[in-house]
Amino acid sequence: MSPVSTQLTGAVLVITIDHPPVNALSHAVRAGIVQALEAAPANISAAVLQCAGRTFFSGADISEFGKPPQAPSLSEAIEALENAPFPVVAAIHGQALGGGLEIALGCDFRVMDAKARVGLPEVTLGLIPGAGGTQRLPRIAGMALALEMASQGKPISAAKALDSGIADAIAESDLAASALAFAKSKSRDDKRSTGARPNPETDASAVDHWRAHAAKRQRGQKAPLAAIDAVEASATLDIVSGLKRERELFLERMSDTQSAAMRHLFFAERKSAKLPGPRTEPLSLERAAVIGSGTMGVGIAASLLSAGLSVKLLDMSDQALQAGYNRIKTIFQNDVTKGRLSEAGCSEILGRLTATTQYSDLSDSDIVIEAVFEDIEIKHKVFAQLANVVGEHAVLATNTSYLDVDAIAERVANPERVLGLHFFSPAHIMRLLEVVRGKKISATVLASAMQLGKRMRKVAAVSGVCHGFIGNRMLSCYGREAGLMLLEGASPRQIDKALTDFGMPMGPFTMGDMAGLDIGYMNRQKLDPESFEQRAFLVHDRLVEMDRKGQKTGAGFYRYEKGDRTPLDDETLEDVLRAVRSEQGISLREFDDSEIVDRCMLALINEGAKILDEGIAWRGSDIDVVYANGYGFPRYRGGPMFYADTIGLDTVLAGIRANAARFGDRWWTASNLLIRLAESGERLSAYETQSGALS
Ligand code: T1G
Repeated sequence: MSPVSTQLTGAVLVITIDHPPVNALSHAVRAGIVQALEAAPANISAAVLQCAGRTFFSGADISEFGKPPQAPSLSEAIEALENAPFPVVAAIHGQALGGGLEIALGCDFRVMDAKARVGLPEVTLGLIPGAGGTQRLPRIAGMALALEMASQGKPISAAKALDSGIADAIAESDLAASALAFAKSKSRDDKRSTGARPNPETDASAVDHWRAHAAKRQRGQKAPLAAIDAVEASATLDIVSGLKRERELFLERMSDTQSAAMRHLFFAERKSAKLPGPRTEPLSLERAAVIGSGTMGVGIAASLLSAGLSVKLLDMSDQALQAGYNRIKTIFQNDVTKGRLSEAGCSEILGRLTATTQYSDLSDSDIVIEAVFEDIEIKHKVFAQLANVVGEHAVLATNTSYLDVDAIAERVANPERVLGLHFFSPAHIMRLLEVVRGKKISATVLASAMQLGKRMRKVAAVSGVCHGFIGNRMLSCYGREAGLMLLEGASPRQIDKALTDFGMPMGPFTMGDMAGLDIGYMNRQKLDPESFEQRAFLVHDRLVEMDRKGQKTGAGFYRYEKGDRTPLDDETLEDVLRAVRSEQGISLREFDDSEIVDRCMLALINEGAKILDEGIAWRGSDIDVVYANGYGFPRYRGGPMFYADTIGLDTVLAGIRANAARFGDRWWTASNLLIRLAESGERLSAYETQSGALS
């Protein structure tokens, strides 16, 4: 059955598309629109193009990319709108994104719901608008706004759309009625094809601004620069030539690995939110408690409040509690200052926050998340106290980054309700949430955690229990190789630069200085020395023992001027390197950047493959979701697993085996899964374990 229906209301033809869940512009939708226009009665004066469900068209159907194109294309559907002998009014609610905005621009007028937004997010998929957005938008809204929207990918509000001429009217209440009334006020004489409008004025300073911005903030990405090129061309080319130029640039992006990588992550982030197996009804979690009012507790509490839950913040220290409570208030007051939240909204949110030092106040909690000091004994005590006051079915979660969730659960009554919710700091901003499933967790509790993650607008991925779960376990291998190369002769600056040139937001040594070298130092003291490569951290440990903990002490691997976070080379580090290398009898050697990147990436990939083989991660794509959202792995490379597929698993395996020959196989034993997939030709990023069903 066609997703497109029509209804004649007076002399206005109302064309309605109903293609759940988000009215993606699939082939059936495009064909239905063209057929509706062709079959339009000869005497109509105007038409309305509207969508049922929660949103106007969310864009081209991304799932059709890479498949043989099916006519009519989106551009052909838009041409049919522009060539119709009557004006078409787009009625926009929800979000008109990408092709959704492009088809609206192919209409003659646009009426928007007051809460609706419009945008061109193609660059987030490594693409550029490919159905006229770079040519029609500047003709309506001007060069500067079109450059910003096409290169940054961020949607704008209905109010801004009205100001810029994208929207012709805003509907405060009934959009359908407003759009119909608007259409009834038009006649065939009001036909005004966007493509027929004059070229926009060029704006060289805006072009330069957005090019410089893209080079800095979207470093390594090709799509933003291509989008700028396409929009810039709209000032000088006629519409036909401009559309041709846009198409050339679009097809270049579509065929580039960067787009395949970013489209992989788009679907991976939606898949990671889903649990394998039959759907389980989640619990209703409305009343939350957070234990610990430090940085993590504050971020978690803010995230829960933003998701609409009531939150009780508990800390044993009155002073710490007050400080934490005030930091939460500041977070939301800042949102008001920045126009992201109304005063009333802020009051409503803070009205759901209470602070207490009494565990007994938590008795009505549906879920409690502890964010106390990373020490298992302290956590045991917290859970013991909680188990005495909350209901027997209250979900109990630990925010631990490393510790054994099973060990915590086994000491709690009803261990099926205990799990890990590993947030990343700052917890109200970082999107990643590792949901750590203990051996005894129930399907209901896991489903409840995943739903809560979605409600908090997190990107959630399930991890099994191991030291460091998915992300930190992989990070430790990456950090090991960086530490060993430092010992062997590379400088922190060279290693950091090689990895930032690869696309990481920050190198491991700059990151260590920022996080605090003492955190890793304390964690290593608790580890079995045989479980990690101690030599890789000799310099780190020496620096901490010299009270050089990083930015917070003004020096770590680098030196920092007071109040400035710029990492500066430091002679003292050179002395420490000389001393440790001499003690270890290391003969220095030169490194080139490609070896630095390869060693760190192969270690990351190999550990990820082991995590997948062990069933700690259910999907290769879940590992990519974790690493892109929690560790800054460049999205245009798709994540460590996708990147391995890009290199070729044969090449990855050869590199790991070469490292085993050079450095021994203690850390370079190739993952068995990697070996199997290299032989079978399957992709690591598409691999899914069968252990998804809860044991
Ligand atoms: N195509 C196909 N499927 C889509 C889709 C799309 N454009 N958008 C969403 N889905 C699926 C999604 O995979 C999920 O599926 C379900 O819809 C709900 O999505 C020519 C080339 C619209 C803001 O980039 O930003 O147009 O998991 O979980 O949180 O120039 O979806 O249920 O099976 O995200 O409410 C440009 C992408 C495309 C917008 C809704 N458009 N989508 O968010 O739901 S390229 C975009 C979104 C293009 C033209 C170019 C969001 C949303 P499943 P969801 P949500």
